Amino acid sequence: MTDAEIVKTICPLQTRERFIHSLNVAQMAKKLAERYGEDPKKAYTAGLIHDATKNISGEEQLALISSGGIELSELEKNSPKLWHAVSGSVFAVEKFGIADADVINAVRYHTTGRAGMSMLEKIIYVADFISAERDYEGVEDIRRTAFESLEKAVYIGADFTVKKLNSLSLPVHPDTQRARQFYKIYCKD
Ligand code: DGI
Ligand code: FE
Ligand code: FE
Repeated sequence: MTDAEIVKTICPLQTRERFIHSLNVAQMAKKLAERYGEDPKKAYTAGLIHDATKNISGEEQLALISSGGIELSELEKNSPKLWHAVSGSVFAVEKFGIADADVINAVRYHTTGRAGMSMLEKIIYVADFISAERDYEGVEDIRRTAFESLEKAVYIGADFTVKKLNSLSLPVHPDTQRARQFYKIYCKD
């Protein structure tokens, strides 16, 4: 599918806010790709599709996940917020015909992150945190950091997520923990 066809497909599947977020993440991912020598077109597409299944029902998401041959861990089964990254990666293949493994992984790991991410995976992970409509306190600083050290921005994102989940007494996914640990060395100062 072309980006224009993808936009037409995701629009009716998403809330207005989510659709705007998707366009903004795509735009931010393109800028980060230009900064870090990744393919801007590929980054834009990955950004567009990263939350494609965020607003579809849990049942439909679980059906997609099993049709992709993916088995969820107990923690994942008990964390519905994690489903859209996995179901989205299957949707990318089935609906949009995405064949690039890096794009598929960028969608699959955009919520938890993981240790040793590819450039595209880091770009989508960070773009999701700093897209234009994000307005949490400190977002300007993280935006600036993202263009200085993408890895440092990944650490800040993972650390923020771990702290937030702890405060809510929600389980932290092992990939989220490993991402935080892996990228910590980029955040010494
Ligand atoms: O889809 P977005 O809202 O743009 O952002 P996202 O895909 O990063 O999803 C964020 C949600 O996912 C947020 O409610 C926290 C949750 N989340 C992220 N990492 C983990 C997690 N939930 C659990 N239980 N464990 C995690 O490691
Ligand atoms: Fe998401
Ligand atoms: Fe998102």
